[in-house]
Order: sequence, then structure tokens, then C-alpha cells
Amino acid sequence: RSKRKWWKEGIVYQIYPRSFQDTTGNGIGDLRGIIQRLDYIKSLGVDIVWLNPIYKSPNDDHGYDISDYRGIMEEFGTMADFDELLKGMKQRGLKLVMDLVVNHSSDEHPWFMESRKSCDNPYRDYYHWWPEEKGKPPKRWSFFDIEENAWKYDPSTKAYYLHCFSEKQPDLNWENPKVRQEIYDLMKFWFDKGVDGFRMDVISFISKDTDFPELPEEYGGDFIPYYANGPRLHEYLHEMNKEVLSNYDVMTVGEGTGISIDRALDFVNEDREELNMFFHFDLMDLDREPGQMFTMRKEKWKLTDFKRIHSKWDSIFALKGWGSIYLNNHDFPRAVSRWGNDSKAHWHNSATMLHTFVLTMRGTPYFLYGEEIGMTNIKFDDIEDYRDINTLNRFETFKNEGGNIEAFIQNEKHASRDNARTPMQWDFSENAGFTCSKPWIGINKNHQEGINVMVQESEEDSVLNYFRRMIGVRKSNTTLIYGDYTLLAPQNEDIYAYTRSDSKNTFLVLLSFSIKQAKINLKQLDFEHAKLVISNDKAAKLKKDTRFVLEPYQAVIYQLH
Ligand code: TEU
Repeated sequence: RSKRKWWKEGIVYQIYPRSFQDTTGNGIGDLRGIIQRLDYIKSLGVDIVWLNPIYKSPNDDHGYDISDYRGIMEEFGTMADFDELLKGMKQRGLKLVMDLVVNHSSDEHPWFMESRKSCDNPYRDYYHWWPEEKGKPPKRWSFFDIEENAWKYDPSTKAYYLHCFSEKQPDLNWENPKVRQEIYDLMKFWFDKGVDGFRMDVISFISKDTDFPELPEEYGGDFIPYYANGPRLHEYLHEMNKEVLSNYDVMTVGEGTGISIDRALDFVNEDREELNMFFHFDLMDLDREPGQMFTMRKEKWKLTDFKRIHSKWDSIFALKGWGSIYLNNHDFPRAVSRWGNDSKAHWHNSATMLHTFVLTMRGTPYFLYGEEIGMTNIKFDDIEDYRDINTLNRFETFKNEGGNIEAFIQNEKHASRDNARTPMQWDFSENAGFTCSKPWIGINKNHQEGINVMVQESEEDSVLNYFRRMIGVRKSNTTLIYGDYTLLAPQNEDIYAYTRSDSKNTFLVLLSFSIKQAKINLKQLDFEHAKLVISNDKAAKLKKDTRFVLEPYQAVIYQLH
């Protein structure tokens, strides 16, 4: 069985600092805002805070384009604010995980400004350059480029540089040992301050085949798994572990873009000394057109596929490594709108049912700020309302190709990353208690209809208070953390049923993903001594037989013995 570790037992709360709490009145969240809300965060019962990037940045991609890895973004505050935040967290027994963005930097980072100056600049080899005299570089695809071209021509030295994300995010050259040393040093800088770990942005992309061959045929035109399979990736991760990670008691979670399940253990098997966990994307791909991570599928996703994905990933980590469980983050739409149902009638049950799911799986649970109160997609109608470079640049591409704009917006209402980035809804007031001025991005009107912290604090059965109770259930039963997971009734399209068990206890988890009443009969279970642990439906009662009828989006946990 898995060895006990704080980062396996901890619950992670992700904060997008730009949208959490503004204290200066510029419409942008800041570090002092997080300091102000530390007691609230602690009250949730979470243990670990993951902060999206707070470093100096021109904000082409909201902090994922870093111009100084040791400086704090001006809008967010100062290093003194950061130190106070970290101290406040330590005092409350909270751990802090930062975002490490080292596949690329900003083009305004001094390294890149030097690098582009001349071919013999000492920083030239900090990035990937393709000289014009070699002809046009082989196709490389870019996530955030209007022409989807990852090579940008730079006239000053007549060469192209590689940028797998926007042209303001040039890819760092990890082949260069000096680059790796710089990165290890900056990691140490934050660890020496007392930071407890890193979430590593597109860490799977850091190694490139620097001969830049044409995309091998076996990838069927899909660059993402190719980017994630660089020749020296594991060598770099192991080196990083030896040089830095192994000297501290910290956690690491890689963003596993493009990593398929058959390679999972290469990253997180303890014997390999690389990472602790990573985020896989199989679930995030489920409602997207195959090979198109930004386009919603025409047909609805199936619960049997949802179960299959989670069961498969659970089995991989049953003996070695460790998983991470998440339903949304700052790159994907809100969980309740995507996997549940955000209509008035079903919002409460589906938000709490999804909490129950995340908190009863094996693997570290990750929640996005606002998920605890069931925040929903904002579904902006107008391109003017969007702020994300991904939506904005794809819109340009779409327009240039003469695509149907209405269809584009319709897609973004469900798929845009901005859905997950709207301001935290604290109260009923005009700007939801987030700011006293105009927020940098629109606030969801439903903060006036009960999706806010203030009202949910006062209602016993609110989504927020269910979240707290459910965290209590996980915390008081290590079976729910380390115990075996067994899927029941895999073919049922309405109900996700499983047990979590060890030598001491067996828990039965029943989750309805259906808008109608749903039935399941689990006759194989011994229900003789069953106890009701928790349900999001007040009417739930302990019953003595195994034919269950669940209300729409009902969740219920029984302890069988
Ligand atoms: O995301 C990388 C990544 O894999 C994403 O492209 C993701 O699949 C996409 O955003 C889906 O909408 C990371 C960060 O999480 C993201 O916010 C950054 O924009 C990106 O890296 C570049 O740093």
C-alpha cells in the first residue's frame, strides 16, 4: 500500500490571484486580498493553496509569461506582501504551492532580450533559434498563435524562434546546462523562502528534439503528444529532483499535457525520483472533439466513459505513484456547468454531488476557488467581454478563415477559459465584494441569486457548508484517502457507484449524474450493518436493502462495515 505523505492527505485549493480579492481598487485581485481571506480559506478545511503565477509579467497570458522569476507582479503587490502571505499561511498550518513556468519565459525577460540581440550573444542559446539561411523551419504548431505557427521570424538576427504558446512566450532551451542551472536556482530561491512545492506548467514539453524533424507520422498530425515525448524529458526531471527537490520536503505536480496513461509511472513511480503527481487530460478531453482541445463535442459525453477514465487511472496508481483528481482549473470551464447541471433546479445537488466525487476518490483532490460555493460558467455573449488570449486569438484565426462567428461564441460559452476566471463571489453587492471599482473581467450576475459566500455561510445546507462537511468526512477516514477503489455497475449510465475499502472499513459511494430519478440494484453488497455517512439530499434515509432510487444528482455515502 501507498506510503503516507502530507501531500497525499492534503486537499488543494487553487487561487487565480487576479480574480480572488482586490484591495487596491484597480479591479485586479492582489496578494493582500488573499491575506485578508486566509481565515476563510482555513475555514474550508483545505490544507494546501496552489497560487497561479504571481511573478512579474507583461500579462500576455495572465502571468504565464514571466519576465522576472524572482519578482512579484506589480498589480499583485510586493515581495513584502508575499512574505506576509506566506507567514500568515504557515501560522494557520496551510502549505503554499507556487506555479513554476519554465517551458517558456516572456519575450520581455532579460534573457530573451539579450538572446535576440545577436547570434553570438551569451544568452543566444537560452532559446531555440532557427537561422533563415537554413530555409523555412519545419512546421511546429502553437497553442495561442493566430496562424498556429510556433516559429516567429525575428528580423534583427534573421532567424526564427520557437514559441509553443503565444509569440510573447518563447520556449527556453533546456539543452543548455546554464538554463537548467538558472531554473534550479530560482526554484531554490522560493524553497528557501519556505514555499512547499510547485505545480509545473507544461513540464512535459521542456525537452525538444533540437534537430526539429518533420512531425513523425505515428503522431497522426497531433503535436501535443509529440511535444510531451521529448528525448531528454526524464533525464531533466531526474536531474531537477537530484539537484533541488530531494533537498526539501516539498510536493510537485506536473501539468501532464500530452502524457498518456501507459507512460504515467515513468513520471511518478517513486523509484524513478522525478515528480510526485501530475494532472492527466483524459477527462478534460472527454467532451471535446477528438484532437481539438478547444472545440466542444456535438454529442454529450457519457457517464460510462467518465467512469472508465477514472477507474483506469486509479488502477495505474494503485501500487506505485499517486494520482490527482480535478474537475476544473483556470484552463477549463466550471465543474458544475460542465459535469453537473447549473440550472436553478439542479445546481445545488450537482455541485455537492461533484464535491462528493472529488473527495472520495483515491488521489489528491484539487479544487478551483469558487468551486466550494458552486460557481458556474459565465457564458459571455460578446467577444468584447472575453479577456483570454486563447479565445481572442482563436477568434482572429476564425474570422480570418471566414468561420461562423455565432458558432464560435456558442462554443466559447461552454469552452472558454474565461468561464473559470471570473471574480470570486463574496457577497450580494454590486461587484460581489471582489472590488470597489470596475473588475478586470465581468462578474457572474448569479452572485445576487445565492451563489456567494456570505449567504452560503448562513445556510446550513448550502453548497459551501456541504463542502466543509464532506472535507470532514474525508479527513476522518483514511480509507477514503488510501483505501482500494472498486467500481460497481460499470454499465449504468445514470449512477456512478464504487466502494473504497481497507481492512478496517468499506464505504459505498453512490452518485447520480442524472436529471431524472435513477435506479441501481447492488445485490452483491452486504448491507446488513450499513450506516448513512452523508448525503446532499435531506430526504436520504438509511435503508435496509440494496435497491436504490436516487434523486436527480443525489450523492450518498454509506459505511458498510
Ligand atoms: O496550460 C498548458 C496546457 O496544456 C493548456 O494548453 C491547456 O490544455 C489549455 O489551456 C486548454 O484550454 C498551461 C497553463 O495552465 C495555461 O494557463 C497557460 O496558458 C499555458 O500553460 C502556457 O503557459
